[in-house]
Amino acid sequence: MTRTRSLFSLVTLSALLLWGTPVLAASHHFEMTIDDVIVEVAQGLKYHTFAFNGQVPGPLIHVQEGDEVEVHVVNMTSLPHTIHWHGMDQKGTWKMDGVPSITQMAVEPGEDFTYKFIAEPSGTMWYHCHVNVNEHVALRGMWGPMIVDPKKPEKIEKKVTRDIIMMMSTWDSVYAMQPGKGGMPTEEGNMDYFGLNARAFPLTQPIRVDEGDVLRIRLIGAGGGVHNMHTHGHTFLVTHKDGHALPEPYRADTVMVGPGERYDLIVEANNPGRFIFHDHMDTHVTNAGKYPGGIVTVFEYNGIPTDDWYAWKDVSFNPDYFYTESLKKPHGMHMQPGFAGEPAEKKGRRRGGN
Ligand SMILES: [Cu+2]
Repeated sequence: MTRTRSLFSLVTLSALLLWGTPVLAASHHFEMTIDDVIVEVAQGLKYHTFAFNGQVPGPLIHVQEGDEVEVHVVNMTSLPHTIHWHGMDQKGTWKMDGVPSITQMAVEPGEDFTYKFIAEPSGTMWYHCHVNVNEHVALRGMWGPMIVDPKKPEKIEKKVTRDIIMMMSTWDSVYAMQPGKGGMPTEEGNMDYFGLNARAFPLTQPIRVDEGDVLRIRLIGAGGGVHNMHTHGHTFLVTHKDGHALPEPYRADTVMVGPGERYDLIVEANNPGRFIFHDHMDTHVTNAGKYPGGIVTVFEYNGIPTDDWYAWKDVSFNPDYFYTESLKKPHGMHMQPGFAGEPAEKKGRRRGGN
């Protein structure tokens, strides 16, 4: 008997060692609203956004491959919306794909909808509205990150010490305060501001690292523009494309991210100093034609003394600007208060009584 039991334990132990700790699928329920919110996306540029839970970019959804995800969304704005779960297979759940007039009717103002699907495949995914994408996605900040952890991570993923999410997008100052307008091809030339997690330098934030850190940078092309992301002083390994592990990761210092695309980069922090990390589309590092601005951040090594001429010497540091702190939390939906805006004044709302 004892012998049988110990044999059983040995088998169980070997199975655990071979396959890793068995992971049971979890069920998540998340509550989302879509709100009219004013966000200062660049110095002096206030923008009327349609914000998921009042923030742009939207809250982090972080789950495990195979988990059941249920999202109840309430549309508090005055225009219709949906949520598309970009990258999700939706096997057997095509009506959860969030495309108006294809998989569902758009969610009208004041109405709600519940999405329910299995989180697969794993990787760097994202969610966004699919109504009038030329305006709602390209201009109104209707997007957020969805990270699905794999059941079996790649070797290199286990070495990561800091996780970073970067969503790149464009803004058109002409339509900043005109919700319901903008983003048509004929107006393309008006894209005059560029955002890294929805803000333009210097309202972006540095990435503070220690020598020896291994960064995983998840790039997401969230708006309508193409972004050529370039690291100074460091090369990186491109390990995943659209969430999927590449059979042969490759080394580079510049990677082009088109609309909808995701690339995961591994950067080894092995060169102490201050190094810019920026969009190499030259116009994307300007604010309304003035350099520097737009899609700019800096690898700031801890321990490097600052200089009084350093652009960010007085920056008020937000350690969760790239979702790094949120990604350390247990699976779930996590808010980033630093991305919240001010509620927009409701127009044409009926006063009480009649
Ligand atoms: Cu929308």
